[in-house]
Amino acid sequence: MHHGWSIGLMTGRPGLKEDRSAPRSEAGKLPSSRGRRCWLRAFLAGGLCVVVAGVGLAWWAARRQMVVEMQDAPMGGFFDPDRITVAAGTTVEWKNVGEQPHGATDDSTIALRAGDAAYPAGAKPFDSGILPPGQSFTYTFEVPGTYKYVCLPHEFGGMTGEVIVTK
Ligand SMILES: [Cu+2]
Repeated sequence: MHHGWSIGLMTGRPGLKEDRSAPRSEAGKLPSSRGRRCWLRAFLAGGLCVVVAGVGLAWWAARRQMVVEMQDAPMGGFFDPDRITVAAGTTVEWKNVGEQPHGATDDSTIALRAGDAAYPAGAKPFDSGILPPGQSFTYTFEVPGTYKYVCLPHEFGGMTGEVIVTK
C-alpha cells in the first residue's frame, strides 16, 4: 500500500494514483488467496510425499520378495526361474503351478545326490515337504551365500535350483 502510494507521489503523473488504488482492492484479497494457494501447495506436497513413500515401500517390498514357480515337465518338472540372485532378507515363495506334487529343499542329507543340495555355514536347511498343486512354500534367506536345492520327487529328472544371496 505504502509502496504504491510513494511511487504515485514520486512519478507525480496524474491518474497513476487512481491506477494504483484500483488494484489495491484486489491486492487486499491477495494475502488470503495466496494463503489458500499455500495450503493447497502444502497439501499437494504432502500427497506427493505419501505417493513417493508408497512407491518406495512397494519397491522395497518387491525387492525382498521373489516367486519361483514349480512347473511340470516330461522329466518331472523344473523351477522357473531355476537360478536367482537376491539380497539378504529376501523371502522366496515357491509356488506349485503344475498339476503334480513338487517340493524344494536344500537339505543334502535327504537329497538323492548330496551335491545337488547345499547351504552356507550358519544357515539352517529348509524343506517344503511335498507341495500339492496350487500350494506355496516360503523361506526367508538371511545368511548370504549359495544355496542349491532340489525337488525331491523329481531330482532324478534334474529338477534343481539355485539361490544366490548377496549381503
Ligand atoms: Cu518337482
